[in-house]
Amino acid sequence: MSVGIKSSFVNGQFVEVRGDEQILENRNPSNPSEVVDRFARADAALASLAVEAAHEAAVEWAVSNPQFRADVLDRIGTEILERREELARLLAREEGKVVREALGEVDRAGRSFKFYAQEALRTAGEKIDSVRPGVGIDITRQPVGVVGIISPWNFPIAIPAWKIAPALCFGNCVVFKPAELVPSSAWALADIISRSGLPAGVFNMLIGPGRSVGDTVMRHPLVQAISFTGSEQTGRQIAAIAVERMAKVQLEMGGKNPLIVLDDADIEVALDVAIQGSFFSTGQRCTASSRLIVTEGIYPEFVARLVERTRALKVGDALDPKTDIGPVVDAKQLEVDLDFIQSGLAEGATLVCGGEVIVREGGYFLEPALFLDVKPTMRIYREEIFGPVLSVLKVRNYEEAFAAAEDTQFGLSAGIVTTSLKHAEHFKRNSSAGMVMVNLPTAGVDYHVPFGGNRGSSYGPREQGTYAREFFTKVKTSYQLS
Ligand code: UN1
Repeated sequence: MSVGIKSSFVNGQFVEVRGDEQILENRNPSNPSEVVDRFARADAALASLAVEAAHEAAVEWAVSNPQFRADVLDRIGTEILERREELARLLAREEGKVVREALGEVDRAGRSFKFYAQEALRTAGEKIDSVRPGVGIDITRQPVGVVGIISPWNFPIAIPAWKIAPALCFGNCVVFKPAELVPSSAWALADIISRSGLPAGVFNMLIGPGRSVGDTVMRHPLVQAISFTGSEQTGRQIAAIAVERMAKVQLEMGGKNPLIVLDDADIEVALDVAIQGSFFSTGQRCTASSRLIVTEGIYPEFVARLVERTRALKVGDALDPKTDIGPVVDAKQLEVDLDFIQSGLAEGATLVCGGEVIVREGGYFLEPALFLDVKPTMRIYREEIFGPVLSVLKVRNYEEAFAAAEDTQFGLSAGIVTTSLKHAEHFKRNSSAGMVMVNLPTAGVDYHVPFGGNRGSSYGPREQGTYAREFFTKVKTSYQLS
């Protein structure tokens, strides 16, 4: 009965399947009749065991040899990169990202581990003279302890990697809970980690629901820090819980990222940047451009060609190499997207192309939707959709475009397409987003530099690169009389 059923990883082993657990079926959004994997769901009791195992392992792991940590992280990165084709196909099957993008994501995951393998050897502190004679001061970084990692469905391997790798690098133990929509990539990652030589308890993975398993991890007094990527609503709840019990917290949430196209833009660049940023990954990225702000001189030609390019996008099975845009992740997200499209129509925007469900194999295929005559008050322009739905706003000049770009509760990524140095510089300097892109899509970031935004998009220290140290370590100041 329990043959072929996968499970969580706790205290150095995959949990034995008893047979009475709830079963989670992971289905392919390109063809929902296909079951990718079956999982025995963890419950709150198992989540507590995982936290306790991590806590047990934490004291020794905190003082482990950095060369050992570097080697472990490097082995994990190497295996991910060696198996990139297979892992990318798995990712495409469970999440719907096309293989080309899935390969990019898998590479990013592997390289994150390799980056932090190197960082493990760079744990320098500072030495400073005291204002008191004969006293020396050391400022050092120490691991936080047990870190709870809660990751979303839209990057099934890269986001777990860029949280788990720095957590381990800086000497923390991990309790990782992936989104239930994408357990297979998480399981594959846990399997690779399980063979990397880590001591039991240092890394744990729980496949189970947020409301029991995630909740237990977040509230557990032995979990000292929580790193979360997901919706703004869940992020706010997590922040409240973390602050109440004074745990460290790092949140990456929504976006409503603007892309400005100015009259002086190279139109080919503008089209590529707009199409990639808005519709690739089916628009299911917190960094997606979902507001296109276009000045009036270029507007007629740009919009006409954007409509052509949007219509030409091939929506289909994520495994088909001819597909540009895979399915929406599940039926629920498709409902959300369609509801937004309805609201756009009801509020008077003009749907110039797309927005129709494509019926094929029961997959959740949605034609990328392009709205014109959008007003800044409309829901489609203000709220994060997380789907292939793009709103275009016409403005007179750069000043109006800049003001429109800033008019949002979010602040993750913001882009501009221009050949004007003056406007590019002004935008980089003055945009209140955490990441600014000039002549590049708002989505698709590097793995070795800080990632994060402001206002409703992010909370707490930045992720990725050397900046991840801020969240995954705590500072100690030691004084000594010599
Ligand atoms: C990217 O655009 O390359 O959930 C990364 C998200 C982000 C990651 C985006 N945390 O979409």
